[in-house]
Amino acid sequence: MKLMMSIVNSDDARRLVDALTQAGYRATTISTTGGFLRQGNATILVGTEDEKVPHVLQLIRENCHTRTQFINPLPPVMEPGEMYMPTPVEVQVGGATVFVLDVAQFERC
Ligand code: 2BA
Ligand code: 2BA
Repeated sequence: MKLMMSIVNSDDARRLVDALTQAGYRATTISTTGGFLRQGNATILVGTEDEKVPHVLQLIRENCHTRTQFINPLPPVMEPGEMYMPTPVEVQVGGATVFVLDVAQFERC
């Protein structure tokens, strides 16, 4: 058995969970925050059999889209009187970052 941890854009999370549950998978959504953009994203946990992992990945690819976003980087340390003009930086965000972990034990108690 595997536990798939997928970090996805909040906008895609609902559609992905709908697709997963419609296909018979069980899923849990946790609200999370990315370390770089400091914006909300969603982490979706799916525990499933090893052979189903490719199908779950396919559903993730179909439902999570890549987008670009401009961010203002953190200002550098400044001397008094210095001016800082922030230049927005383009970063690519999404579709999904997926970790697939071996499950040592699974119990429903
Ligand atoms: P964030 O950390 O907010 O990152 C959002 C996007 O900013 C990233 O998209 C990437 O395109 C860019 N980015 C992040 N760190 C960067 C850096 N040090 N330099 C330049 N650009 C950087 P994704 O790679 O698609 O990641 C989306 C979210 O997935 C991340 O949100 C984070 O919450 C999570 N994530 C990605 N890789 C991870 C990892 N190795 N471990 C844990 N969480 C991860
Ligand atoms: P939910 O997904 O909201 O599911 C609540 C309960 O509904 C489940 O209880 C189960 O009795 C039933 N259920 C869910 N999906 C079903 C399906 N496809 N067919 C028939 N019955 C279904 P639990 O199994 O005790 O799960 C409680 C919560 O634990 C779940 O809430 C979910 O958040 C999480 N969970 C359970 N199994 C999971 C898995 N394999 N991967 C990720 N999260 C899981």
